[in-house]
Amino acid sequence: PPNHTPVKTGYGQAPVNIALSKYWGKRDVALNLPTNGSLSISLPELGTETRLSWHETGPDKITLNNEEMAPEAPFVKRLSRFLNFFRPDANGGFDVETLNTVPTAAGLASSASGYAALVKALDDCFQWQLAPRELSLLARLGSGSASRSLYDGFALWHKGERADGLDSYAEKIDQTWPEFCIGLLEIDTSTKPIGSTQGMQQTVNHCELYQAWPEKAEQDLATIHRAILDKDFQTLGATAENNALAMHATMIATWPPILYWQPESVAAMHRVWQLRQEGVTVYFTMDAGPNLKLLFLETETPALMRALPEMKCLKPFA
Ligand code: 2P0
Repeated sequence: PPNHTPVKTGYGQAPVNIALSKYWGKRDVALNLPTNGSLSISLPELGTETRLSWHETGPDKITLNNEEMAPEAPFVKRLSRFLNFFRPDANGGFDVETLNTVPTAAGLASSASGYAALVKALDDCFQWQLAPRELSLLARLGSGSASRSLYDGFALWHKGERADGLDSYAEKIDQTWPEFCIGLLEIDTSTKPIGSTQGMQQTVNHCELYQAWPEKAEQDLATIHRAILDKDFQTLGATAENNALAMHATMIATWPPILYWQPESVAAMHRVWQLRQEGVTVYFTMDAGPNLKLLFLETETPALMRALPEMKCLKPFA
């Protein structure tokens, strides 16, 4: 970034995103460079709002949902390490006030909206006026999936080829699909047993099936991209569901195993398959947690609300 002097209190907000074709595995851990591209849909109703300012003396002060975090908290350490990229000098610190409308670390990636909102707040604070793809690149350094949270609607994160990561950022996919719905089936929102960063590393290093993943992931990404442009919902849904299950297969085949599912997650999968048998066009995807995210078009909402009254229905293009 060009300017090293903070100008004002910065503000940024960003949505959560759900990957339809997943990011799982890094080719460079320090730079968050992925082994494969990924493609997501943002949920503007859920996300993060961040205010940021610089003080001349003293350490960073991080407030999450109106509660000041202890300096030794892993969340704070990770954030401060990221902020090291941007400090004007070593004596001062940033004040960061963050409000999440997503349960933190519960499988709806709050790190994605969190680092995207933070980068927007930095851009505002330093008045860099960076382009979206540059902001996406910076957000990626905080958390890979954050690269996709710079945009509303569909986003595609290019894995890039370069060792320095300058070609690894997300871009918006130019398509609106007002009928597109996401249903949240919350199984368990407590903190997950193993974080994504560590889970990915474990899978990359200790799973023999993993070598098949990057190529499949790139194929699924291309199929889903095409299906979005064609508004071919069935191809999109089937490919996204299969992609999520394949990602989880690599986790399960890791040693020691990584299994984010609860018995209720599996029961919900069977319920979705049963509904499909009954003629309801609905698919699911799952991330590094036990919860299901359902994919369907608006015409199926009444049938789904009857079958799954606990489902929270979100409209990405509302
Ligand atoms: C995704 N996930 O594409 C995949 C699917 C979870 C499962 O991106 O280490 O928080 O910060 O780059 O982005 C969650 O991992 O990991 C994630 P880091 P991140 O949405």
